Amino acid sequence: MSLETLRIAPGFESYMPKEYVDLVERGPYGRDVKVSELGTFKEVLEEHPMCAGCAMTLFIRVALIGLPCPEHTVILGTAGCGRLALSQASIPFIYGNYGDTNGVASGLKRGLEIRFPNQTKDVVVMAGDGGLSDIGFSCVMHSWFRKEKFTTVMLDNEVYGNTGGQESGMTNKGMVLKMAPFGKKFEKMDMIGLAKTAGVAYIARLAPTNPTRIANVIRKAVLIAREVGPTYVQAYTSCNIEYAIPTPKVMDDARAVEKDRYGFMEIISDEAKAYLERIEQEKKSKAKAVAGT
Ligand SMILES: Cc1ncc(C[n+]2csc(CCOP(=O)(O)OP(=O)(O)O)c2C)c(N)n1
Ligand code: SF4
Repeated sequence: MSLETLRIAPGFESYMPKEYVDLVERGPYGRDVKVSELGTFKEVLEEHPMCAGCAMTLFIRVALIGLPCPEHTVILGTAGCGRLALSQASIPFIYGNYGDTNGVASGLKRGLEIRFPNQTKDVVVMAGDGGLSDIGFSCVMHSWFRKEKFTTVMLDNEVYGNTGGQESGMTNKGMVLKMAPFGKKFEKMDMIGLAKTAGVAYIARLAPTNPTRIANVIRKAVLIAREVGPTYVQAYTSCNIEYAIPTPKVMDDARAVEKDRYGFMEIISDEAKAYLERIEQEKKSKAKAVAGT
């Protein structure tokens, strides 16, 4: 996609649905939008068929606001709850086979670089803990070791939510679930540690308690992946169905889990840090130049 493919052909404005006109005129394309501006612009995701009160949906909605260039982004998802919302967003979405996301994203990113040498295209994998830490594990690890330049976002609800409650590698030890009735026998996988071992350029762990932080983390992750190397964001996105969390308690649960095992954490390589500082500096100089004209 690009802004050109979104724009309405001259003369057709009055025939297009109001929703579409709104998206083109007041969407987040071609400019920076902030979480604090929510409600003043047309979001790329507004309706979805996920469960009411699902924290994963809240995370996805805010994460999409953090994308630095949504008109040049492709999202790669797979089977699991998250794709139900992601596939409704006004951002190209590719449904990778369950387990293949990071293999498909590797090929896609390389292909886009060849096809569009003068336009950066961001590739973001967003998939569940089962999709990334279990069946997709080898594709994830190899994409990191190969230093593929895209972002991997794990929507970690610590269960297979979409298929009714099986344990995943990211479920906590001892957890009893509908389809793990004896309790999980093994520890939660240390995907952050594995990302560190693989030399991932930016790693972040967070719970959905602070929307501005979510958007900032996604923005950094996508920018760093453009220039430096693979980035990984691991987000706690509770499943209120399989963990029986009443909807009004979803944020209480997020805060409790944040305290227990999901405290905000960032690991950033020196190269990535220098790159972020450089683009921040360039942005300031540009703003100064505009103010001076
Ligand atoms: C190759 C393959 N194996 C199994 C499935 C069945 N399947 C669909 S969703 C899912 C579990 C999803 O769990 P997770 O990735 O943790 O995402 P969540 O639904 O919890 O967000 C499974 C096993 C599938 N679609 N394809
Ligand atoms: S099953 Fe769980 S993760 Fe899936 S949409 Fe419902 S609450 Fe969200």
